[in-house]
Amino acid sequence: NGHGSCVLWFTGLSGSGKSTIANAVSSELYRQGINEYVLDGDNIRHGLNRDLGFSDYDRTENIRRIGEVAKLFVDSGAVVTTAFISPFRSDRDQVRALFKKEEFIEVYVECPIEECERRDPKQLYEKARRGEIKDFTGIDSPYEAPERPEITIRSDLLHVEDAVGQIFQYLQQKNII
Ligand code: GGZ
Repeated sequence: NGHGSCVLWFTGLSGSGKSTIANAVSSELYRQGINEYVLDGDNIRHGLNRDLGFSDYDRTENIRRIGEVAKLFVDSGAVVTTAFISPFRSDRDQVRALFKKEEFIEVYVECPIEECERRDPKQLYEKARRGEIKDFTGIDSPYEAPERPEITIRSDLLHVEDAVGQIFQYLQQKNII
């Protein structure tokens, strides 16, 4: 198994493009024969964490469990990508502390909220503005941007392929792949 293991921890607003970019990275890793796995809402919030909602407490517990699961996969030798808003800096830092320095790669998917709201693929911002969803990140629940992410992706300026290229360049430069 000729590659390193790590977690690519994506963080960013709803609609910023985390899942799209994380899935594109995972496809390319798979194509290259790398042992990879994606953790996202589909396999975590609908399964392991189905008991959790979107209060501050539940988000913290969501991220804590995902961090522990990511650690299991990294220990097994995989390159793991995670795609969760993970809005709280202290929660992300606690996850970071589970890993060796070179194993935790924080990927900030930066996109102005105006653009996320313009995209609004699931009309969640619209519902949040109307008060039909409460505690919505960026509207009435905070998003704390990373201060020193390993990688920042300007998803409002880059095509998905270029974002993937930026991440692969980092992984190659660090001799992970
Ligand atoms: C934010 C919410 C909320 C609230 C439901 N706030 O764009 P999506 O739909 O597909 O991604 C969002 C997802 C966020 O779940 P995470 O597990 O990533 O959040 S956290 O890391 O904060 O625990 C959104 C949907 O769930 N969603 N209600 N109130 N996003």
